[in-house]
Amino acid sequence: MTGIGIALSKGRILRETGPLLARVGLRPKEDPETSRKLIFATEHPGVRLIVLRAADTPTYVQYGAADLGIAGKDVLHEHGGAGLYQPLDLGIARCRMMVAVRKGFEYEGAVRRGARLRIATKYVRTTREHFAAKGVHVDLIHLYGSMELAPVLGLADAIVDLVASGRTLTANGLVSVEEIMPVSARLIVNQAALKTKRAQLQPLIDAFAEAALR
Ligand code: PRT
Ligand code: MG
Repeated sequence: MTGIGIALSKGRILRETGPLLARVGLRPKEDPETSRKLIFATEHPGVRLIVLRAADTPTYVQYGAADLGIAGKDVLHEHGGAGLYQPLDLGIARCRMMVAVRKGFEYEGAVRRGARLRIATKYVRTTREHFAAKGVHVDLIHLYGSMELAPVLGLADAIVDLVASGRTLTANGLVSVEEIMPVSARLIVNQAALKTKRAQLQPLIDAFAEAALR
């Protein structure tokens, strides 16, 4: 396909990117939140939006199926970043990646005793690295969503998940006990495309930088 493709995900990223896209002159011609389409023309004739699962965004950009993308630091860290430039923190879709446990579970004590912890998460790579760096032995349980259930039902001692307001944890009787990293959405660029299509891509990257500052 000719032109420029920008990969982004429905939900939080798309909602919070809306105002940015408007400032950059890339408003979609239809509302991606309600349409069943996956590719959207924008008011810029050479640029289309590609709507994906959040965790797939870095992969599409890595292989050049999209030239640009907007992805959370959480999924970028999990992906590893191969083939990607990450020129810009857009400062949107902010949250924190946290370790959380059932209220009353003695996390610090368990870590000090050197207990082996069962951790449920969809962020397997990030979680493994975090606990390896602390020298804590963990058994990872890979889930695809609703991590909050795992400690409640005894599947795990702790979870690693994103926390924004904290309401989801509270509603499930959980508390956060450790921050792994702050998370926000980044602009990502296919490294090869930045060389072959620089004349088209650089002005867009500059426009995103300008719009993100406001
Ligand atoms: O559909 P899919 O499974 O792919 O993703 P999703 O529905 O979990 O999230 P989506 O697509 O709406 O957006 C995912 C991206 O948004 C993430 O990759 C983050 O970079 C960013 N983001 C920012 C968040 C949150 N904040 C967030 N709070 N993604 C998810 N959450 C979830 C969190 O997992 C938990 O279930 O919201 C809940 C906690 O929110 P609070 O406010 O109750 O603390
Ligand atoms: Mg979703």
